[in-house]
Amino acid sequence: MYGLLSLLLLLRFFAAAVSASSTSFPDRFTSSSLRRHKSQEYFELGRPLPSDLLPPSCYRRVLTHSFANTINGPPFSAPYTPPPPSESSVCSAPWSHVALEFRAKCKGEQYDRIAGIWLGGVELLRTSTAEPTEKGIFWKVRKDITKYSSVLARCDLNLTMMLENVVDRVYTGVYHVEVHFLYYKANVPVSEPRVSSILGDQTFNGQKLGIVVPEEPADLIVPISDDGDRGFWFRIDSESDLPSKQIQLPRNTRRVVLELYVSFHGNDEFWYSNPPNLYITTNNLTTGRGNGAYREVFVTVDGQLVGSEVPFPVVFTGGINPLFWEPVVAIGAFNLPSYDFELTPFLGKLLDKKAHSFGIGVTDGISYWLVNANLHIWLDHKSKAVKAKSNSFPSPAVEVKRNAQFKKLDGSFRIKARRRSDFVGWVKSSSGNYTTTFSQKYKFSSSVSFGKNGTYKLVNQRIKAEKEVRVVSEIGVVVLRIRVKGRYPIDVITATLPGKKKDTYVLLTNVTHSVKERSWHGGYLSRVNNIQDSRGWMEVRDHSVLSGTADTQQSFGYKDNFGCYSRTIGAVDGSLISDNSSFHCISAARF
Ligand SMILES: *[C@@H]1O[C@H](CO)[C@@H](O)[C@H](O)[C@H]1NC(C)=O
Ligand SMILES: *[C@@H]1O[C@H](CO)[C@@H](O)[C@H](O)[C@H]1NC(C)=O
Ligand SMILES: *[C@@H]1O[C@H](CO)[C@@H](O)[C@H](O)[C@H]1NC(C)=O
Ligand SMILES: *[C@@H]1O[C@H](CO)[C@@H](O)[C@H](O)[C@H]1NC(C)=O
Ligand SMILES: *[C@@H]1O[C@H](CO)[C@@H](O)[C@H](O)[C@H]1NC(C)=O
Ligand SMILES: CC(=O)N[C@H]1CO[C@H](CO)[C@@H](O)[C@@H]1O
Repeated sequence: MYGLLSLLLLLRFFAAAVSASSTSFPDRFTSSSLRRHKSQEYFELGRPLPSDLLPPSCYRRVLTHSFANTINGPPFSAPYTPPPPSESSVCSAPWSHVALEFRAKCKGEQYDRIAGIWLGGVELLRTSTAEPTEKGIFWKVRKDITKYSSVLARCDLNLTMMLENVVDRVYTGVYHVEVHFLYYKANVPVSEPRVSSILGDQTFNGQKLGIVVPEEPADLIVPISDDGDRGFWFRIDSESDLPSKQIQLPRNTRRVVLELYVSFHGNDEFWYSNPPNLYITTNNLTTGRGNGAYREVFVTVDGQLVGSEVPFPVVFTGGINPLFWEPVVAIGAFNLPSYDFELTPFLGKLLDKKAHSFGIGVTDGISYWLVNANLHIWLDHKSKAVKAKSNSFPSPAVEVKRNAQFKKLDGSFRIKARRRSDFVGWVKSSSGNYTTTFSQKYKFSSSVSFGKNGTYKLVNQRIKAEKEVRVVSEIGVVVLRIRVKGRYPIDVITATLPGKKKDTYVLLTNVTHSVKERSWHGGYLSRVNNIQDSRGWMEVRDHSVLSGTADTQQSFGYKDNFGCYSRTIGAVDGSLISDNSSFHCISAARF
């Protein structure tokens, strides 16, 4: 293996000799040809679920399947039944919490794959797989799915999982998956952002925990999804693809929230690093990774924009440098974020006994995006119909400024974008007349630059976003205020050098990525600070990593009114070299 210093010298001496075909673009690779000595567990850093601290009342395996050559096939479905009331009193509904546990193992050579799990078309989890090794790998993901209780209580639905995998002589990895649901009957010590009242304190293992009652899950969840032949997600290949679904809301709907799931693939897998098309055509490059580095996923109702999001740039385990993501995967890779849009202000337009069109699109999107949404609906149980009115609002404009400067293969591309929207409407139900305001604003800035005759690429992206839901009673009292403020920066460096062996090249790669978020739910504040920093290099032939080194440092911190959690890890060349975690607030990561 080369030393890093001699590589840097190589960079200086040989950059000029690298051909145009090696213009630096992040890509996806497999690294299974590298020898790993033992079967290993992979994981994503995150906070343990509050319910993890208690034994579940009831544990059920709801799906078992091996995903081999599943490409172009239908998804895998299994009938789901909730725990019957007779089986055991601790198992049956009503439960206080439900968690999904996804377990997977795989061995051989394989790319990372995207997967979705739906119950009756309602998405519960979007996840991606880790890339296996010859010795085999395994991992597990836990997610609180209490908010999907209304579908979890039904017995007429299928649980469906889609994982499009390719198995042939080269790609041998079959993903063996099990999905379990864990039902909790006891009042779980929770500190979740979704809370409506705080009941008191409890101690667990010497740790002081608040007991909070989670906000009631929605009465009804309606999927905004495809018909399910190829999974319930819609596939978007261009900006003109605007999949939609007609939905008629019950007339006694008092609140509605749209939850959006999204992932990006193919030529948009690294959308945050794509240069404009003019750079690609002027330089006669063959890459399809163009359209610039700005994407916005938006939601429409009857063609009107009701919310949008610049998605968090999740890096899958084969992305940029696969050595970075073993055994700790990139932020969000095992549990992709979903995005909530409060649509209650629009009820005045939606409760007219007619079906309305709910659509999803991607600004500047190229092939391909997988999107779908869940419509969470809360009903007024004491009336057949509520009264509602939406204020009229101008369609919120997005302001995008682009600046491109380049000469041959070198240059820089800057984008600045901002959007602000405020939607207001009142709903009069049996509990009173409440006015809901949903405000969203974000600032986006991106810089993509190429140097050293196109062989050196630097990407800096900053997203600053804020969302607020305010509910005010008729006498002007704020009865609910939910606010989330976040910063999501990512920096990527890739530098290409010629390899020593035939048909090989060397990629120097650095990635820094973080989530800094603060959420307020009334007087309840929680903070997340998650920073991942990876550096290294790899020698590549085609899409296979032949050798290389990688160093990933990550620190995850969580803090709320009740306590703290922090974990700091270091991983070098596929092995965990340090791992410290704590529930003490003193050692929690910096905020
Ligand atoms: C830059 O790369 C192009 C395309 O490979 C090559 O033709 C050209 O000679 C290189 N320029 C320099 C200064 O090395
Ligand atoms: C569940 O899946 C099976 C097998 O794919 C299918 O025959 C059945 O119609 C599905 N049931 C529902 C309720 O979708
Ligand atoms: C791109 O191709 C065109 C037509 O073949 C040629 O005229 C032009 O010089 C090429 N540009 C570069 C930068 O190689
Ligand atoms: C509900 O409250 C809003 C704002 O205070 C008011 O404009 C509206 O007339 C009220 N609706 C009813 C039916 O009382
Ligand atoms: C990656 O980061 C390291 C440490 O900060 C730095 O020495 C190196 O030059 C960076 N690599 C590239 C290609 O810029
Ligand atoms: C501060 C601290 O607890 N450091 C520990 C982190 O973990 C490594 C090994 O996992 C220990 O050696 C350190 O003492």
